[in-house]
Amino acid sequence: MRTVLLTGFEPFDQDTINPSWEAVRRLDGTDLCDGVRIIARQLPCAFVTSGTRLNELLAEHSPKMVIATGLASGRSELSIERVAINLNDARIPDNLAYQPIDTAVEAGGPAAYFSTLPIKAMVKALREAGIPAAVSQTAGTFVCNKVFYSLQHALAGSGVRSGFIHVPYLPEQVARSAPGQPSLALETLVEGLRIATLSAWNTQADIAESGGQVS
Ligand code: PCA
Repeated sequence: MRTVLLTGFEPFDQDTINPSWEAVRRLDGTDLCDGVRIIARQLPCAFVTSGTRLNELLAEHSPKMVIATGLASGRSELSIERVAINLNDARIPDNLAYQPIDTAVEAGGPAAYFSTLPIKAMVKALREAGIPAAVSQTAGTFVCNKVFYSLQHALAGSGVRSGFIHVPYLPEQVARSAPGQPSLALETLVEGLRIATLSAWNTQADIAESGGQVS
């Protein structure tokens, strides 16, 4: 049995739930396809301990593919992230009250890593299933970007593909504390992450499909 590792984050910034964890935990222990099992684990929303936990999970499960997920407030689609940058610049403190400003994720590391997942194929598969999705050119500069960078750094050259997906709020979060913000239902997130993961697993070389930004 081969393993695909999915991670989601604990709540942060005074929230009581994090849709990334709510979604991936529902896929924990399920079969992605024949001979491939999904393992879903939670990461702390903290710069230092998220990296430690991620490394423990990689060592413990020896996954054949890894997709980390997190919440991006204000987004209306599943955001398939393209690039992780070697920069921490926290607008708010993390869950351990640490607020790095303009520090490196990995001192001496490359400026950035690209996702090694077939991001365009994943977007296409999601849209064909009626789930809103887009390639995103930035995972921000908070803990999600840090985990994305650390993940790509840890697996660089290993042949194990990995990347990051940001998800929108859940409707209940919007109703409670984020009026007017976009959201997606939990079932849509769960199904979307399953489809995106399956598409990544089944697609070795990404498709060429337009979708860049002119800004
Ligand atoms: N979103 C934050 C950190 C944890 C999460 O779910 C981010 O985008 O950095």
